[in-house]
Amino acid sequence: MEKEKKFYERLEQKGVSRRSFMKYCTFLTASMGLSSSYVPRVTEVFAAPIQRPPVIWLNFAECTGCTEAFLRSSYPFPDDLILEILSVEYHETIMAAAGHQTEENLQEALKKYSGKFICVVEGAIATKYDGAYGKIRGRTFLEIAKDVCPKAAAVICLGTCSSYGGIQAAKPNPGGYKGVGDALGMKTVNIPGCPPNPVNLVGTVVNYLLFGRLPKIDDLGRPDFAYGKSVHDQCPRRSHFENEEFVTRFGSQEAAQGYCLYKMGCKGPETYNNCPVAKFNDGTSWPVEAGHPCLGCSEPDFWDKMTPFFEEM
Ligand code: FSX
Ligand code: SF4
Ligand code: F3S
Repeated sequence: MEKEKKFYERLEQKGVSRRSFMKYCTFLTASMGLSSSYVPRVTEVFAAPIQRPPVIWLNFAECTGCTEAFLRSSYPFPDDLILEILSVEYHETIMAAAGHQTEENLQEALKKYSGKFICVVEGAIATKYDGAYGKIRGRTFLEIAKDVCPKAAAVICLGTCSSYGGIQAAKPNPGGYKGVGDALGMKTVNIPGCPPNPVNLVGTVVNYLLFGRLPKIDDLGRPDFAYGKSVHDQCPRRSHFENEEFVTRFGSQEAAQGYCLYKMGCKGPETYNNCPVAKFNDGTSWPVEAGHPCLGCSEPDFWDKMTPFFEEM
């Protein structure tokens, strides 16, 4: 009770009302594909966390957009997620330690939590020439990943780069960059997107905390709850040209169809992600709503397969 009281006080100090927090939990529960009867349990995960799973967060070759997107999620606040809901033991981008101290921290965390921690990985791994194309502190990404990932209870790849290689793996890919699963030959849960939606990471973690297991994934390692439907299937611009009222307003089905960005190169029909419903920046907008065609940023090899971006497939 005390924990919960303090939680709501903290929320209020940050200008978030209980009502908007409940709204967020209802939205998250629905995004996770759970019935509304789970809302109180999802609320509890945030307000009165019982267990705080240790997390080791690795950064390899990437633009850090994944961390940036995550740090901008307004609920859960990144500090809440990092300090209260999870126990982030190592995260190069946001940790205070520097130099040799960081390696010591990593090794200590590995010893202490071996077999028990969640490993979140951002960025792709160079595999050619023993991984020589990517190093941190003199160790290759490949070496670090081989040291850390097999000791984790679960590996969550955040972003298209760690999931499938991303831009680093685009042709001609001289460094032999690959996603973590491919580079290490192991199973990972993938949350692709360049950047991925923080809601999908939070949903995956909450699923783990609620049920003690990771969500159901497809053959590309993506949680079904977020990547089960194509962008096109959930796109409001599609319903516009299928919606009678809209067609009447535009004069003809053809005119209504002009509202769709397919001819501008939209890859929504080929892309599986929940952008139209989850949206970004607290549900403000998403590419197609902002008038930009979907680039297919969450699909494997999108830099090669979805280009030229602004031409019809
Ligand atoms: Fe990749 Fe993420 Fe794109 Fe950037 O960490 S998915 S380049 S948004 O930063 O890995
Ligand atoms: Fe499909 Fe893109 Fe058109 Fe939306 S804008 S209906 S996602 S092709
Ligand atoms: Fe990416 Fe397309 Fe969504 S470009 S952010 S998958 S709308």
